[in-house]
Amino acid sequence: MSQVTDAAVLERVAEEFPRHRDAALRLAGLLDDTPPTVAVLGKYNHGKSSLLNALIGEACFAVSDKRQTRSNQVAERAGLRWIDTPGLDADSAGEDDRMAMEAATRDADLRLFVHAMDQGELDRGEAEWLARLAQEQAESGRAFLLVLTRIDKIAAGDRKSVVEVIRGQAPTARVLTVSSHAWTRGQDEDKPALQALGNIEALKSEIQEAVSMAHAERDAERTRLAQDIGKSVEQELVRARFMLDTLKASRELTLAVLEPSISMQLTRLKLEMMIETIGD
Ligand SMILES: Nc1nc2c(ncn2[C@@H]2O[C@H](COP(=O)(O)OP(=O)(O)O)[C@@H](O)[C@H]2O)c(=O)[nH]1
Ligand SMILES: [Mg+2]
Repeated sequence: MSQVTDAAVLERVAEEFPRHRDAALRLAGLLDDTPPTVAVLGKYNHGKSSLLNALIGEACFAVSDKRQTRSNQVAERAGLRWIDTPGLDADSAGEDDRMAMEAATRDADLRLFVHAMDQGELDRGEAEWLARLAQEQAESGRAFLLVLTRIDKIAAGDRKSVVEVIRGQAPTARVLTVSSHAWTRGQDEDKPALQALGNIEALKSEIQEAVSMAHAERDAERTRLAQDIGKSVEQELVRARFMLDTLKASRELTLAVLEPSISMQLTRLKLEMMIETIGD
């Protein structure tokens, strides 16, 4: 079976065959040996950048209540590549936001879908994204985690019920609750209970576990995608060749039908011209 393993060819495939665009771009990304990649996805202002900073242990990504950027930010730390996305904003619902999140989703080995607990349940857009990630995980083995942030903003007695509601909305997702603020403060002030609420250590081990399998999963995905794309492109070519043959055949048929009538017309024209000349 033919396989596609050349970046330039894959870019052509992505352009010429929109149906295979995602798979071709994903495979093109898999050809480079980039470090295992973790991306944060989710809505704007849900604590994504803060979470990455807590995980990295450095104020690497801009944190703000206002939108900072519409493009993805990338940093390499501790042997991993981290992608921060601007996040989807219901108000501006920009195409840029969606494209940025699509790219991060495609490039990452592990996707952290972030939702701020104080925002209550997931909205429809978030639930749709999670369903998509769950499907991709089932198909390709690429993992995702649902990270519920800002747990410190929920009263202790309400935390369990909020988590239960959200679990019900994303039944197959692995869910972790965290607080970047509680974690950072717990560390700065040496308060173990705050650090425990922050739960960033647990998230770090989940990430390590997921990325330790990234190389094996990339290999498997590379082989599968290369075969799938190769097969589909071959099928498209067979179809295109068939169309071309059909067109050629129909053109020949048209000529075969038209030729006698055209030559009859020509003969008549010649005769008419002769008659006219004779008449002169
Ligand atoms: N109370 C609390 N606030 C947080 C926490 N994480 C982030 N925030 C705040 O939430 C707002 C948005 O954070 P940011 O990380 O920029 O969100 P992003 O737009 O999703 O990247 C900022 O005001 C942060 O200070 C947290 O764990 N607890
Ligand atoms: Mg941010």
